[in-house]
Amino acid sequence: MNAREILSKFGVEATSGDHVVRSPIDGEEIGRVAFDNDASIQSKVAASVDAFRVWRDVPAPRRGELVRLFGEELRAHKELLGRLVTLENGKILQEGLGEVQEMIDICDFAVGLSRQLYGLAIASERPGHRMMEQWHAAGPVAVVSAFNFPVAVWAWNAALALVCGDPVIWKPSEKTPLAAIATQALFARAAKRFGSAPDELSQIVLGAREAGEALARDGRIPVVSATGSTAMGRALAPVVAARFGRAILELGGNNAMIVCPSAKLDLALRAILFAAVGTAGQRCTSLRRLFVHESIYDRLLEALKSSYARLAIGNPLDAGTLVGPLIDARAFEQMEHALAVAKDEGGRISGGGRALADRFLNAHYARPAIVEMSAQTDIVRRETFAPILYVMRYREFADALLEHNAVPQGLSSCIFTQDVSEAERFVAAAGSDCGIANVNIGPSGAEIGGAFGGEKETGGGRESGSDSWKAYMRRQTATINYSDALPLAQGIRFDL
Ligand code: UN1
Repeated sequence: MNAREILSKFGVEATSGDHVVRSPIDGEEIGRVAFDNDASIQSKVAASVDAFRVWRDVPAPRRGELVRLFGEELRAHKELLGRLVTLENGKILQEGLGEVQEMIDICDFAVGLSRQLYGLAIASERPGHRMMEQWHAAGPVAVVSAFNFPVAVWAWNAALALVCGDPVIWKPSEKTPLAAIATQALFARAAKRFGSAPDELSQIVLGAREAGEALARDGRIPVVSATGSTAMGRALAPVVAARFGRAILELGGNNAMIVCPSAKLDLALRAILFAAVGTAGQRCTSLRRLFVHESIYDRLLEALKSSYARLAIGNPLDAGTLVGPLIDARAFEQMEHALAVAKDEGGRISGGGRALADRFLNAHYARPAIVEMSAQTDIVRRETFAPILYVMRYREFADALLEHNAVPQGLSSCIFTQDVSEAERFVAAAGSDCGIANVNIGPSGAEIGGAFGGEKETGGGRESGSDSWKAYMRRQTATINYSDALPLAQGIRFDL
């Protein structure tokens, strides 16, 4: 089934407008959309504010019911939406389906959460007083999402925002608007079954960078959650900060693995493959740096190279394909550029270069590359959104840890070891400086139950599980005096 047929199953179409959407699988046009202009963005934000006035008063468990219904729609349409993600983004079908599963999982999480938006009862220092901390809906939430997870990252934000009482305005990547349109259609079905959701509770704004900036500037939007490159975050965050809005940033990663002498190498190998070449290296959690102990370096590298040589690169819809195309020509050029720089900086490259150019003239399939480096040079410290794995050898664990943290990004990280002391050191305060630190698990493919995000240039935001929901609400400290006196805090006397 092609993109047009899938969209029509969802009761929508994307056939008119100036913006052409192409599949990275073969470069063919799969739809057209019209971008929003300033006036339409303004009126969508106004509608979101109206929706907020209604939605914040709906009891949270009832709001959860809407998210439950949305989760049902996703379950019923998982195959179709997963396929559309693959058609539009180029990730293999298994990962397209996995992405929809991630949406379903966060809906389930949010439904439970809708009955657990707990505040605190706090001991007051004054007699006859009670203090409490409670959480109220914040207001419209803008979600700016990236091409590489065209629907799941929106869902992490939207499912939480909706149970928290916030309407959502979604600016998807201009490379993947169709999956957003389809998702919105499913949401509309859920809203219809729910019966009493305010209009425009969830909206889409289509456009490029300017559309995201318009949302970032808008003082009616208290929370802007943005996922994408560090460059994008660097442009967007000051705009939100200038009006004292709250930005939840999930930006670049430069994720590493340390493989220790005691590691189970077969597990490490599988983890490396999934994390380094899965999604064609286009996850923010992709494995980009590998530190291997010198005693096992040759063995692991040989096994790795032989696995890379056997990777099935091809149409992501075909069963058996493990590596699909890069998103576009620019992504391929950036990969080639990084490899050229790495070579200049002393790297020994195996792999890389274009694959399947004869079969897919207008698409960009790349052979994943392994680059052996003798040091962590500039290019290694930069995030290139492509399947390039820089490999370095180490002797002392402490040095590996130091190098591990010596990059500007801080999203995900992992260690393979059977040595409890190495594992504990890695997750201790002086260990990995990343938001995610795994033991005997690769850096990608995080579950929704944990808080997702990272430090340094990754932006510091947390989305998805744990108590990330608090970022979508406003905190209120309320003190109630049920006595007949008016004692002042800090024992201050202020009598006439
Ligand atoms: C992203 O690449 O922006 O942990 C998100 C993972 C996925 C999400 C990645 N659950 O790899």
